[in-house]
Order: sequence, then C-alpha cells, then structure tokens
Amino acid sequence: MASRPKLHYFRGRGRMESIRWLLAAAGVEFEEEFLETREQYEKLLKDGRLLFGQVPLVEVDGMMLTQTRAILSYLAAKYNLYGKDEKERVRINMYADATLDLMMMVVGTLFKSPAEKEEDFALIVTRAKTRYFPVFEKILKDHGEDFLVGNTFSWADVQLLEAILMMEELNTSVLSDFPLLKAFKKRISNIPTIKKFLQPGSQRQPPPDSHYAEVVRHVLQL
Ligand SMILES: N[C@@H](CCC(=O)N[C@@H](CS)C(=O)NCC(=O)O)C(=O)O
Repeated sequence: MASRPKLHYFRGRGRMESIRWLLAAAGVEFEEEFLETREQYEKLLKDGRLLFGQVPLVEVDGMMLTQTRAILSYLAAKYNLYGKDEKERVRINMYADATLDLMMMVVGTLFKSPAEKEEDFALIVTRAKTRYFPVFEKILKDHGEDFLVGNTFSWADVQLLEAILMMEELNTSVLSDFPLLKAFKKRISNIPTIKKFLQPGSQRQPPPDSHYAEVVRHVLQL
C-alpha cells in the first residue's frame, strides 16, 4: 500500500490549506510535519528537499513536490478530481486559479497591522462580490447543475467552497446576493468527506493569529 502523503508547513493555513482541503475532499489520510523552528526549515534546505527553497512541501509517491499550484493539480489528477478531458481540466484550472488568487489576498495580509488588515479585508470582500462570486453564480445558473464542471465533483468545487467559507469569515453576509452559491455551499458542505473535514478536530486550520505570524517570521527569518 502506498504511504500517506506527508505535508511540511507551518501549523496554519497559508499556502498549504487548499492542499489539506483537496486531500480531505478526496478522502485521503495525510501526515503533517509542522515547522516550528528555524532548524527544521534549515534541515529541509540542507537535505535539498525544497526545490526553490520554499514551502509548501508535499512528499508523495516518492517525490518532493513544491509550488502550490503544481501540487494541487497533481493531487487533483491523482485522486480523480480533475475532470474527464483537457477541456474540463482547463476550466477547472481557471476556476481554481481564480479562487486561489482570491484566497492569496487574505494570506498576503499576515504581517499587516489590525487597521491595515481591516482595510484590506473590506477590499477583498468587495473583490469577491464583484469579480469572483458573480462569475461562479452565473456558471451555476447557466448550466443548472450541481457542480462547476461536467456535473462531477472536482477540485474547482472544493476550492470554491474553501473560498466561500473564508470570505464569510470576513463578512457573514458576503453571499446575500448569490442564492445559487448559497445552495452550492450547503450541497458541497454535505459531501461526506467535506462534512468530516468541517467538523472540529479535523486537520483544517483556523484563521491565522498573531502567534502563527510570529512563528512564520521566526522560521523564515523575515
Ligand atoms: N510560488 C510558491 C511560493 C511559495 C512561498 O512563497 N512560500 C513561502 C512560505 S508561504 C516561503 O517558503 N518563503 C520563504 C522564501 O521565499 O524564502 C508556491 O506557490 O508554493
């Protein structure tokens, strides 16, 4: 039996959280090694495990994978969450890239002051409501199906739900003008693997706090 994927990252969301979501949605058990000290990070560097000197790092199938998007697309293909042909895959890529862009805006506020964060969060919510959510609402409306692509559960659905929940943490009424996204959220949240991941005690990480920011700063010597 193949060994479980092993994730190397901080004990927090950052760029690893979508990878956790995807594995959890696929029903795949994974191990995690949390970076808490500079020494752990230097060891990964010294052992040549970080191709570009950066995390996330995922050990899977005898490979040391880095670069978030590459890792996500490999796992989506491996666990059959990546459509049935090239045309479906390119749509999944577009939708997943869009939601990742949105979520990376939140990740980018980690070291900002509370006042700056508040300002950024307001802009991010506006961006979600004007650039991203109308598109996904229209996609669901136009094809009238349960999932974003090919009426089959895919990486795009997993990541859209992750992004929706993240935006709701910033503004509880962010979905008020998007009835189909509300229904989508409910539907995808009820998929058994996702439902399990949404329960307390899962490997899902909470929003970042000041301790998390301190650890990242210390480990990366920022
Ligand atoms: N394009 C890379 C960026 C990775 C990245 O910036 N990782 C940060 C931690 S979240 C890092 O390792 N920074 C250390 C550095 O750049 O030296 C990805 O998407 O994985």
